[in-house]
Amino acid sequence: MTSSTLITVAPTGAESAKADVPALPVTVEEVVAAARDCQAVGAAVIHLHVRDTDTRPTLDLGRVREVVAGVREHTDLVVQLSTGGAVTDPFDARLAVLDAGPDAASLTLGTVNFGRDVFANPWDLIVELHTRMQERGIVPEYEVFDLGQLATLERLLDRHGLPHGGHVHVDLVMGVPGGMPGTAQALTACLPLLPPGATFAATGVGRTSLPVMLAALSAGGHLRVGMEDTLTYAPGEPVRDNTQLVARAAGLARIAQRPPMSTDDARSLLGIKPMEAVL
Ligand code: KMH
Ligand code: ZN
Repeated sequence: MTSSTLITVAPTGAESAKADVPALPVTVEEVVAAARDCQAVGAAVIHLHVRDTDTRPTLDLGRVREVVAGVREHTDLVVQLSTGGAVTDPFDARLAVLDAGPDAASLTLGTVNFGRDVFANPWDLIVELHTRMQERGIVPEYEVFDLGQLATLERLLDRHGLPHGGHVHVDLVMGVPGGMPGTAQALTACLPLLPPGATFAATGVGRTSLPVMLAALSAGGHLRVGMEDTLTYAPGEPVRDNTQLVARAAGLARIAQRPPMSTDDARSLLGIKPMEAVL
């Protein structure tokens, strides 16, 4: 168990509309401001989905590069780009996100029902993402929506080797309608299937945010929070902003006596080069 807690903020996602959630950061300025404020209260990694000038999800490389540059200019956060995108995004555009040169990128380990949609992640796409990240020195965060995807991780590492940096970090994404439930029991069931030496974070979508966070902390795990996953702070109370969610996670991590990890320590844990080598 690490003595501190890696907190990732996922500020935007691809699912919520700005019109429905006015506090969602979608412009470059809003995302950068959210990143800066979330680092100030304990985030060390930012998981980024990008929106276009009409606030819709986009994988346009120019726009993605703009957001990456803005976050790097104003924060020390580890920049992790989503390669999951939106459920409608084609595989070639999801792969091309890596051309923006992030520190890290998400890599989902299997296809899963996603509400009424399907989030498609066939084996060949998984392998292509894994090997391209190895070649380019990008550190994957393996996203796991269901238990069987951990068997896919074992197969991937057996056949294609360790990721760049040599460390395996998994994010258990729980409570998606179609994936594993956001419960302490489901989280506990995943743990024996993690590769030796791997670290894990957990994310509970919607109302599973708090139970998953508490279960992850008690099991020695790390945390991902943010408006990608959670829009209600308490029953009937909309989330004010991403900072509110990161501050709550940081507070619980301190109570667990595993305070928020610094960005330098996060880079070292994940096998990412130090900030001065990035700029
Ligand atoms: N937007 C979801 C369909 C990721 O970022 O890698 C997929 C997702 C996973 O959010
Ligand atoms: Zn995402």
